[in-house]
This record gives sequence, structure tokens and C-alpha cells, in this order.
Amino acid sequence: MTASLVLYGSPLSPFQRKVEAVMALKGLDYDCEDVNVMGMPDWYKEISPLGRIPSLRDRDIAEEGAAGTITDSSAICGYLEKRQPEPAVYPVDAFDHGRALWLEEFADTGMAMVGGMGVFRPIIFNLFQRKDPDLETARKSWNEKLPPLYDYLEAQLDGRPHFIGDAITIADIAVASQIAQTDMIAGLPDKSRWPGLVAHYQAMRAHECFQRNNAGCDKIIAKVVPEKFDLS
Ligand SMILES: N[C@@H](CCC(=O)N[C@@H](CS)C(=O)NCC(=O)O)C(=O)O
Repeated sequence: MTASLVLYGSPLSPFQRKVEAVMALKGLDYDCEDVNVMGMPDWYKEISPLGRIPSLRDRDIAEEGAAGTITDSSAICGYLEKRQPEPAVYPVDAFDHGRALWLEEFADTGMAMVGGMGVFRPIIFNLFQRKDPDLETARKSWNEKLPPLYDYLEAQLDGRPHFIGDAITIADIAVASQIAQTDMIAGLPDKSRWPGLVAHYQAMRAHECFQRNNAGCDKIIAKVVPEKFDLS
């Protein structure tokens, strides 16, 4: 039986991971269809004019073409929150809501630029193309560019299990989705420097809402990166 929702993209995308976790947390069933970012098909470019994954189709709205689709993980999560309000992943309180959006943006833009573009891609994309991994770029990002971001997040968490309030919000999901990107390649951030952030990430990774994505990633990564890289 097909699900109403279908996600176009790849489990390796941190943005797809964020959307999958939100759908799982809300108990929404979904199908996944792979779209290769290194050679996007024309039908997909019609859905995603900026040429990015993921995009969501709600088959209850339209089964083909651009109709019934939403692209961009933040737009998708906003849609899902309205479509299935419980459990909420965006805080109700106005200020908390604003803070959750900011931390989501911090993860999606700031962390993705460094961890995704600066660590994950220079290694994985090269390996996919049978080239040597660009360890110089990855090491610079890991050792110089990620630490200030982790310092900020450690202070924001301040030893608490969640960034905002006492339940999982989009802030927790978005940050953990990005840390997972570098964990696949190089392991955890240094636990002695960022104990609260590492504990938060480990708890999020173990949460049921990440399990389907974890399994999808583990399967692909085991073939390309049988052993994690030491970037220290
Ligand atoms: N703001 C977008 C960012 C999505 C994004 O950058 N996705 C990457 C993959 S992780 C992509 O599609 N890149 C296309 C490319 O590299 O050509 C979102 O939140 O969905």
C-alpha cells in the first residue's frame, strides 16, 4: 500500500533527515524515492526549481507533476505541523517559537555550510566519484570552523536535555540532523569540550524518530566509509 506522503531525496541529506524525524515523531507514514543530487532528473527539477533535495509530495493533493509538492525542508516541516498538529514540534509560546526557528536556521545554514559542505562532501562526494577524499578541507572545517558553532550550541543547551522547554522541538531535530552528517564520517564532537551537546546528540540519535533514517544511512555509508576518518 502506498502512503499519502512521499519524500524525494536521499537519506544522506541532513535536510531529509530532519523531515523524516518530524514525520516519524508525528506518526506519519511515508514513502521515500531516491533523487540523485549529482544528476537530478528533469521531472524533479520541475518540482524543485532551486535543484535541491528534499521535496515532499502529498498524494492526497496531487499524484504527479509539481502540484501537491513542497520543496525545502523548513517549508515541508511547517506544512507537516499544520497537517498533523500533534505532537507539535514548533513551540506554541511566541518567543520560544522564534527561538526554535532561529536554532533550526542556525543548523540548516551555519552547521550545514561547515559540517555538510566542509566535512561530509569533500570526503563522500569524492569517494562516490572514486577520487581521493579531500582531507585537508575536511580537517580545516572539523578543527577550526565547527568548534565555535559547537561552543554556541553547548551554551544554548546549558546542560538541559532539550534546547527549548522539556520536549523535542524542531531545534533539537535540526541540530542533531546536522551533527549526524559529520558523525557518519568522523565520529562525535569531542565529549570533553562539548559534553552537553554530545549527550544531546546521542539521545536524539537513539530516539525512535531517527531510526528509519539511521538505518538508511548506515547501509549506504558502510560500503563507502567502512572506518571513520580521524580528522583531529
Ligand atoms: N534549504 C534547503 C537546503 C537543501 C539542500 O541544500 N540540499 C542539498 C543536499 S543535502 C542539495 O540538494 N544540494 C544540491 C546540490 O548540491 O546540487 C532545505 O532546507 O531543504
